[in-house]
Amino acid sequence: MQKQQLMAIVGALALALSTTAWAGERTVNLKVDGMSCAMCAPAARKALEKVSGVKSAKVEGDRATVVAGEQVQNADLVKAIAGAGFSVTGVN
Ligand SMILES: [Cu+2]
Repeated sequence: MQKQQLMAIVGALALALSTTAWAGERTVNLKVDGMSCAMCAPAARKALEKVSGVKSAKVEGDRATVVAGEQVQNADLVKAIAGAGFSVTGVN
């Protein structure tokens, strides 16, 4: 096999793997209650980011947007929010 062909196959494989990883992610939107000051949003975000499998978390106003692996359960996120002292009033 020529080196060029090998590189093409390696490239195609890498692309397939990264596409699979992307397909295994989902976005969860949480409505969070109890965030009363400017320090609450970063605290909630950090709590969400600590959950195993969470790729990123963003908190704006009373809304948290979490990108997580498919293995992450909504209950894990709700628990993390509760652990930070807030409560989740809606998930979608
Ligand atoms: Cu606060």
